[in-house]
Amino acid sequence: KALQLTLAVIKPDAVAHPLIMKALHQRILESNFIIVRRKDLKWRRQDSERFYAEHSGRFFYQRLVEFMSSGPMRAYILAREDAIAHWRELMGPTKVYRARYTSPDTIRAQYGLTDTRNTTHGSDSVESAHREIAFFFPEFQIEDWMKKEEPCFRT
Ligand code: YYY
Ligand code: MG
Repeated sequence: KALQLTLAVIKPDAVAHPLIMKALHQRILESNFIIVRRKDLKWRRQDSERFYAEHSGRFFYQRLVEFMSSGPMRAYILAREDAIAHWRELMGPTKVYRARYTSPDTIRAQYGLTDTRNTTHGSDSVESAHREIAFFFPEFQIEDWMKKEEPCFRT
C-alpha cells in the first residue's frame, strides 16, 4: 500500500516536559511511522496567526495563537499508510476532557492539560498535510520525495 505523509507537531506544553517528549517520540516509533524529517523551532506570533488563520474569529483564537508562540515546538513529517488518520487517532479528540472520557489511551487524554494546551497537532486531510508540511518544512519537496523515496518503502 502507498505511503501517505502527514505533519505532526509536539506543542510547547509537551516540549516543556522532556519525559513527555520522549514518550511521544516512542509512541511515534511504536506506531509504525517512518520519521521523514524532524525539526525543532519556535514560532513568532505572526507564524502562529498565519498557521491558524482558519480559526481567526473563534473564541479561542487569541489564546491559541499566544500559546503556540510561547515556546519551542518539535515538528515531524511522518509517513506510513493512512498516516493522517492514524496520527489523528493516536492524538485523540481535540478537547482534553472529552479525550479522557471517550479515549483514555490517546496522547491528548494522557498528556493534555487543557483544550488549548493539548500536546500535539496533526493534519486533518491530504490538502492540509501538503499545506502544513510546506509551512514547517519549506525546503522539503513532497513530490520529489514521493517519487524517489516512497517506492523504497512499498511492500
Ligand atoms: O485539529 P485539532 O487540533 O484537533 O482541532 P481544531 O478544531 O483544528 O483546533 C485547533 C486548535 O485550536 C486545537 O488543537 C486547540 C485549539 N482549540 C482551543 O484552544 N479551544 C477549543 N475549544 C478548540 C480548539
Ligand atoms: Mg485542526
